[in-house]
Amino acid sequence: MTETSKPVLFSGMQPSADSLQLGNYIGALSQWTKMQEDYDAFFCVVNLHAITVPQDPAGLVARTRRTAAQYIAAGIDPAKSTLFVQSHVSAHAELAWVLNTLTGFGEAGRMTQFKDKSQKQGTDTASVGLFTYPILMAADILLYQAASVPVGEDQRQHVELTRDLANRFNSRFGDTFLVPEAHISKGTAKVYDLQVPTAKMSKSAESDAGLVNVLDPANVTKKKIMRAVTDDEGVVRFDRETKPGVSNLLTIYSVLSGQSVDSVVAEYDGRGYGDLKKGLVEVVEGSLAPVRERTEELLSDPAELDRLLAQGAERANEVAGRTLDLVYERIGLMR
Ligand code: AQP
Repeated sequence: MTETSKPVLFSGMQPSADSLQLGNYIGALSQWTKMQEDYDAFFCVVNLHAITVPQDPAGLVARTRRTAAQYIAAGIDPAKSTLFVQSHVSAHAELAWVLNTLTGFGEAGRMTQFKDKSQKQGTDTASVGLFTYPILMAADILLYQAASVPVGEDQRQHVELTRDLANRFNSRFGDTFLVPEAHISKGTAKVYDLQVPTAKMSKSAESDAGLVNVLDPANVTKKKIMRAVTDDEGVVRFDRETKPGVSNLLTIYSVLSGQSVDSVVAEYDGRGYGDLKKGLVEVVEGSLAPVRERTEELLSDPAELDRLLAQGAERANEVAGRTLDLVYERIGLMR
């Protein structure tokens, strides 16, 4: 990869499960593949973030490769974009430490993802790493001088914190960081759990029943969609407040088929939820089957995958190293 004059984009996902879920695919990955054409894009498998909750070590290595393979299978082109693993670039942890020293305790305490995730685990057992997760995320983004950060709605607050930290650093120590913008695509911002359609779909959901995994076999996904929670009204229409289940199905259908929600509603007018679900099974399978097949191919050659990741890490280290040198110089840390 050579240096380009395009604006920089940074984004990442945690290798916290054997498969990405449909929300990751719709909310992030499919945006990434479109945006990589117009940006100098850095896509990271954020394994340092993943260890903020307990992970099995051997499983984590396998999941790191599986996550990278799914990026490529979904359309990330390692010849165009820099694809790498977070722990291969030590500048992430180093800048995170510096930013930790600039973040208020109360400021970090307002992050709602920590509140949600720590509640799931029990606040006493949640790690300090989980608490400072957004600060590591700020370091990820700022190291590459990213202009744009494509994420789902759930990450908006973390990008806001990143902006605050960039501005704070710049005003204290002189212009150093570009202040990034979150790129949150409206229609695709949030995919909800099929069983609890008021909760976001999540890789680490307590129950697997409402979770559509990118790598699940077609029959498993079909079963989950056919059992998705709806309502008693029996009318296919979009209303997030009173019909969260049906509205979620309509959103997924619309995004993956490229049709507007209105046109999907018109197509299923007068038909039951069963028909909508059957149609959705086809639409989902049409999108995920090629990703699944390509992922399996990539995973059958781990040496080649590792080679691509090493190549990405080399460029990421170059760019991140430059920013870190500047940061250290600005704050008076001897090199
Ligand atoms: N349900 C969702 N709808 C839309 N976008 C989503 N994202 C996650 N869930 C949804 C987006 O996917 C990207 C990667 O997220 P991550 O892996 O870093 O962590 P996460 O947001 O915490 O995702 P999960 O699946 O819920 O992971 P676990 O269970 O490990 O915490 C982000 O851009 C996110 O917005």
